[in-house]
Amino acid sequence: MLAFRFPVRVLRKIGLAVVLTVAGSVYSPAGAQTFVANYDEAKVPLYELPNPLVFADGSPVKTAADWTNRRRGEVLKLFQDHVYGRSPGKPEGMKFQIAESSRNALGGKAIRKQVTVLFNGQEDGPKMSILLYLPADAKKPSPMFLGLNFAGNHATTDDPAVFIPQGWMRPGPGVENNRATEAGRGVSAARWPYEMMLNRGYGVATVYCGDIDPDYHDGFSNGVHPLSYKEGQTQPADDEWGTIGAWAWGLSRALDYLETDEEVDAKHVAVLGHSRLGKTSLWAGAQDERFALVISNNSGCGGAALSRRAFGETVQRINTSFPHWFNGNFKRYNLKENELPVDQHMLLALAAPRPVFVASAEEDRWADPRGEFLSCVGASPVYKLLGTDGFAAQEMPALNEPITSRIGYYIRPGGHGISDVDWKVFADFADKQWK
Ligand code: GTR
Repeated sequence: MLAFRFPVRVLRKIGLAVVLTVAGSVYSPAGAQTFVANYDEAKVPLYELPNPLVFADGSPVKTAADWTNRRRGEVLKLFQDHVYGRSPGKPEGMKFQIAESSRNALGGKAIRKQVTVLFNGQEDGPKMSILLYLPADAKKPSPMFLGLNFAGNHATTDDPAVFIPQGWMRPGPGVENNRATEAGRGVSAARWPYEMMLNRGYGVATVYCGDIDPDYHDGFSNGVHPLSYKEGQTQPADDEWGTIGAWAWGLSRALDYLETDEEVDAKHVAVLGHSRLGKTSLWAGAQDERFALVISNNSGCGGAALSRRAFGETVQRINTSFPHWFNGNFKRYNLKENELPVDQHMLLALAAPRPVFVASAEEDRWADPRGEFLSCVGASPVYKLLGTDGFAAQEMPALNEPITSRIGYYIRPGGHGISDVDWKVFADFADKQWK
């Protein structure tokens, strides 16, 4: 095996300008057209993960204070510089407007609020709409789950009062000419089991990701990026935020609102996301320590999965298909995952000591379930240094058998997706970690 794998890495490193057959995959330097993913465990390249518990100067991270006061900041900066980009802070002049509310939503089960966030305080500036449902019978502020959605707040529920986004939307059910229509109401409701969560005592808040930044590469002229441009700047620098960075920033702005709402227990807000939005929830939770729990569902490459395994989706492939998601510098690691100063176990470690949960699906091999699991293993030493039980598994668990140590993990049967089955596991995990 060794003899076979080593030359493969060498070939990739010297960057032959021809199509190479590498580890069962075909890579074309020109792009992803000829990309064939590797799904053979035996052909995963040899790799060594960067050690989260070694400082940049090579000295060991020995104590919790070493991590918290120094190493955490180093790791965060590496992810900003090389992967997701630096984001601005809370914008001055941001305003919240309660655009609509009801004490009798979802058949009396919920309090509904729709909050407009004017990022620069101006009606004609960039804005997002937060949809919140809170348990109507709550006797105290409600713990919450917060996540972005793909197809509009109105798509997450049949509730006729929920606003339809006005901006760009990718093609899908109920979308015409890249605009959402009434026909899209409720089309994603199976992904958002509001009533189940309300019955369990949790509120849920969601925002359409395209309100923050539309999910296509326009050179960063739409969405929130221009808010932070300096005089004369027309796009983010190579170490500045891409679209995932913008989405994560939007989640922090939603949390800014939640902190002002007396019916919300802002000390217990879980940030969650599916797929590209799971990459986003991990990055939001890494940067913003106000998030009390972080959940990744099928987030894969650039999310929970280790990049160095190059199993399923790879860094080169994701940067080619979605050049706007990560920062400019991340492109330097196409076919050079071993040169990344981080890997995704260190992203999970940035959530420490807060609980983090990683969910995989058996048939979602594109997202590399085993690579997602191994990230949890790799983050565990940081969690243990901080006095928690870390990750209580060395081997992948059987299907539907969640691991619920401070780092949680589960793999279920079926493919890429999210449903009440997953939300139930997340609610159980939150119950255990919070109560
Ligand atoms: C895929 C992409 C994945 C994942 C997914 C999704 O096309 O390759 O990284 O993010 O989209 O967001 O549904």
